[in-house]
Amino acid sequence: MRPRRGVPAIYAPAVTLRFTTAGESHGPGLVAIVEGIPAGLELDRVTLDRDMARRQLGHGRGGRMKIESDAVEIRSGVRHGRTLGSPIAILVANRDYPNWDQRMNPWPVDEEVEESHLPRPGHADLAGALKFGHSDVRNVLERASARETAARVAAGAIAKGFLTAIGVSIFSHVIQIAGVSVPETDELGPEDFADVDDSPVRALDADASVAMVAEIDRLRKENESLGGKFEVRVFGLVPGLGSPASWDAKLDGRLAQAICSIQSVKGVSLGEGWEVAGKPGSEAHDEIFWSEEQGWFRETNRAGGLEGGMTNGEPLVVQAAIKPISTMTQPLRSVDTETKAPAQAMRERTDSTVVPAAAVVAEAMVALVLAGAYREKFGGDHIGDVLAAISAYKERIGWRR
Ligand code: EPS
Repeated sequence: MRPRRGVPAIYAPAVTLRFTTAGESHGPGLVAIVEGIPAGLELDRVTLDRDMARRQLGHGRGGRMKIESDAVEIRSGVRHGRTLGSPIAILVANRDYPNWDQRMNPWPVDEEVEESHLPRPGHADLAGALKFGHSDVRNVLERASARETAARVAAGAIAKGFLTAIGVSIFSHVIQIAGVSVPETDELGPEDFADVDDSPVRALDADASVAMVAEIDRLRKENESLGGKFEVRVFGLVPGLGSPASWDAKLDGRLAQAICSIQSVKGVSLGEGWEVAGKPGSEAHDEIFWSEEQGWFRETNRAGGLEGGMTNGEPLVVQAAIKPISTMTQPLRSVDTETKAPAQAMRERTDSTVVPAAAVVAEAMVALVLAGAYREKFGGDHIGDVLAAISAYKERIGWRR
């Protein structure tokens, strides 16, 4: 069909940020490709690797973290520490791979490799094996494993580099592990997170941190795994990121998808989402004020910085609940997929809890969503263009923060 006059046959895509990951948990390594970062952005290798190391922290991790020492290997898109505006390809090696060279080799091997037929309740094993027609559930679990999150953190570290350059900072902390919660806190600012990684469970309250470690040790001895909750907070956002115009442009929905896609996450709350459900309207919203000195402001932040599918300029607050890890040292009841006989689920090396690490992964996912929202709204091929566009926007709306 001939295009109508004046309507181009090919539409140029809007500036956007895309990323994907590839890699199996015990394969040769993980890959991330990030596309849409502007040129001229300075990246710091130490900062990128620090995030990789932060994801490996946390009391309750298993033996794998003693083998791995995750580091970002940039393969394209960066030259002499600055982005080129081209896709950024990142490799994260699996140091464990030599131990799996026969079992996970991309090519046929001489050795007889034993199949696994004992799906774990709670993991992707059974549904994935049925869906893809695999007799060996390892063909599913290798990709479903949370090892994949190392690639997300690598991609997120690039997005964080972009956000840092435009004055946005992202933090996370653990608020609950199994039955132990941190006490209710008042408004937290960026300065409150300075020492969060010093806590073995990444909790801000010292007493809760001690109690969480004790709870992990207690339940680990009972062959239990533990879930919990974490929170991500973001400071320095402009109002108007995202859009109320269409369902898939709404930033709250995009954040919820990004967080729910993290392995083991079962619930997401934006701001005081769960609490306000039980409150009257007069206690559920954030009244609007304006002063010469501050411009637009709120005295509360129950909305967690999100109204109508957009940022409102207040700090973004996202909480998530994650279930206990589904690989159990005392396996649950299952069925052998070959014989259909009752059996115990497979035993694999595992962690007791990954809540502290999941919070770091969530920082990365939130960073990628927000960096994408900034790219859509402000465009620009060079980081200088982006800064100029943000500054012009702040001027137009009278934003004083
Ligand atoms: C993980 C690597 C994995 C697990 C964990 C996360 O290593 P392995 O399976 O070799 O012990 O420690 O995986 C899971 C939580 C999961 O559900 O599969 C990592 O790098 O984070």
